[in-house]
Amino acid sequence: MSNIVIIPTYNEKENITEMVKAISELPVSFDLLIIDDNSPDGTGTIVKSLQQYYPNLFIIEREGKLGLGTAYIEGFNWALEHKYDYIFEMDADFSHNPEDLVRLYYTCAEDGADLAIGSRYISGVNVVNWPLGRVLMSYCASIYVRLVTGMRIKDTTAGFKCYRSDVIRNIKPGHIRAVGYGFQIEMKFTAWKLGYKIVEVPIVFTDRKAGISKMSGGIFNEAFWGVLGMKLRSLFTKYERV
Ligand SMILES: Nc1nc2c(ncn2[C@@H]2O[C@H](COP(=O)(O)OP(=O)(O)OP(=O)(O)O)[C@@H](O)[C@H]2O)c(=O)[nH]1
Ligand SMILES: [Mg+2]
Repeated sequence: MSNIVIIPTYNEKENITEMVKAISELPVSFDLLIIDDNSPDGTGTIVKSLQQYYPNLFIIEREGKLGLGTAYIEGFNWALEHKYDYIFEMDADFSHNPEDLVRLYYTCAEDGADLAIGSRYISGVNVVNWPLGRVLMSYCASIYVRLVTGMRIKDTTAGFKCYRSDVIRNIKPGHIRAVGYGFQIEMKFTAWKLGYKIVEVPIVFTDRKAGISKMSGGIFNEAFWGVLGMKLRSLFTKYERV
């Protein structure tokens, strides 16, 4: 079985070396693909210099900040071309504990999930060090998405996941329209519409330890209207696996 963790990066020089090391030391083997958007802080250069020590470390460098959604789409296409069995999404900033990759893996590989989600909201609210306003916004967004879509997923905006590669292939990443947080929602929504087995695994999410937050306004509007648009479009879409 082969695993690939995809991490999009933008200005993560404080985190990336430690993250590469942490993933390489896990008891399950994971290849790692970094999608760097020409980070001004030199994250891409650091990754390239690490490649001589970590043969399973790969990088796709893009010209500029093109957003998380398109970064994942490039990563997914690369992972499918390279025939990985399990494809993971994770952040570089240690909000996601790399050790949880192993639990996500077993949830798919042994417990039969098609998509395992590292969930903050499965048993209460497991978010550490986020300001209350941000926790509330994220939590309410999850409720809103559940109401509009009917999906029974507690953490709909989560970005820590393991997909069986077949799920990604059938989602057809190029068809996902949303970027930013909406991207994470639309990926889950499409997997759910396709009838895949989705399992949430409780995780503790910690605010980034180092580096600068990329959270900005505009996200609210995208998520609010984007989810309604996504639901509407789904009424005219036929979801089929091949
Ligand atoms: N390639 C690429 N990566 C990005 C982009 N925006 C964010 N990222 C990366 O995507 C991951 C998640 O972004 P974060 O900035 O941590 O988003 P967040 O967790 O909502 O907010 P903060 O942690 O407060 O910044 C991190 O690894 C970022 O470096 C982008 O435009 N391009
Ligand atoms: Mg973060």
